[in-house]
Amino acid sequence: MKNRVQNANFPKTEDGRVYHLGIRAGEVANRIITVGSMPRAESIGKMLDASPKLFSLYSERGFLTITGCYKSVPVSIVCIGMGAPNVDFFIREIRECLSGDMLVIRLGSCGCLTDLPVGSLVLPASSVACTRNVDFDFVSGDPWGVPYRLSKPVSADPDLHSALRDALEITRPPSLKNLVVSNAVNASTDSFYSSQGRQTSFQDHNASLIDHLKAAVSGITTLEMETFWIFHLAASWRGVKQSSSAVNPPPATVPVVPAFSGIPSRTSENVEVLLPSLVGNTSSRPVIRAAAAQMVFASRSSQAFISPDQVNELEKWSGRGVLEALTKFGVAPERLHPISGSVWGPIESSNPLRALL
Ligand code: R1P
Repeated sequence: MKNRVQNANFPKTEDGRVYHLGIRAGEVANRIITVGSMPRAESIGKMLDASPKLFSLYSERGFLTITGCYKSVPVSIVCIGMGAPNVDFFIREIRECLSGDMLVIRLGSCGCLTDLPVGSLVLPASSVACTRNVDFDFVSGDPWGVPYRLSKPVSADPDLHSALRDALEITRPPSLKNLVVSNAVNASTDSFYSSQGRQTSFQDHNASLIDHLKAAVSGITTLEMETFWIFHLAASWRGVKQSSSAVNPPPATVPVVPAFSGIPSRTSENVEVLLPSLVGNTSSRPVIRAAAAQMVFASRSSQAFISPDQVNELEKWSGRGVLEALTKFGVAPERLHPISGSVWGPIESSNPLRALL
């Protein structure tokens, strides 16, 4: 740790940098692509405009933030690594650095449970969490316990999901017409191995997990490790308190069975789906909108794994599609972070951030 940090509740450096991402207000844009790998972040960064010069910060904790403009619209690319805890750092710390709305699209890789081939792209309209039950006795295999838990679903932002689908329709190669699937259901897991049903030297009691998931979650298509938590934090955030009298509508219901159990008990049930907080929201409160595009790297049906050439091609057109979706998505000027003092603003001697570039 190089810099002195203050406030144990929400630690920041004296000059306002958040503890794990290392950025401060003005260094991250309202429109954000989040990815898991550095090369993916860097290759999308190369698609940004030559001017203004890119801001790039690699934090002590391994987060990379690149901010610039795409077709003159400010955008950030944030590489967060893997898993739910990193999502939590990412969403909360960026939210603290931003005024106005926060638009997040995850471009990540996934495993696919259907017969879609590797190289396909899946857009989840909702996601559930599938997590290892640490209270289960994994050594002796408690006959009454449940080794994995399945959450209620949470929805992507419907408008951002549609915008993403439309943008990818334009950037995708024509030959991949049938390999881009929207309105899918995703499951985010807390392990690449146990809670995704992979067999290792550990006694994970997961041999039938994928079959249970398929039976329990209608439309389940992909497995990965971040989308649920992005959607959940986005949908849960209520914005800053204002005197608005706007009332959100009651949540809709979708047919999703809520739990995997080692003991097959429930077979079908309607459960509430958590919708983004902005649905029906006409207030001026800032919001977090989230959507995701998931690149199929692994087919869990054929066991095929994507080649490096396929990754390059897929990341290129899907990365451009995400940039197009984000930057064409309308956000009222008063819902954007101020340009003044930002790394995407004009170079002025009075702009301390730009002076550092
Ligand atoms: C596992 O290999 C990682 O790949 C997927 C999973 O969600 C997990 O983070 O996403 P990324 O390619 O975006 O990292």
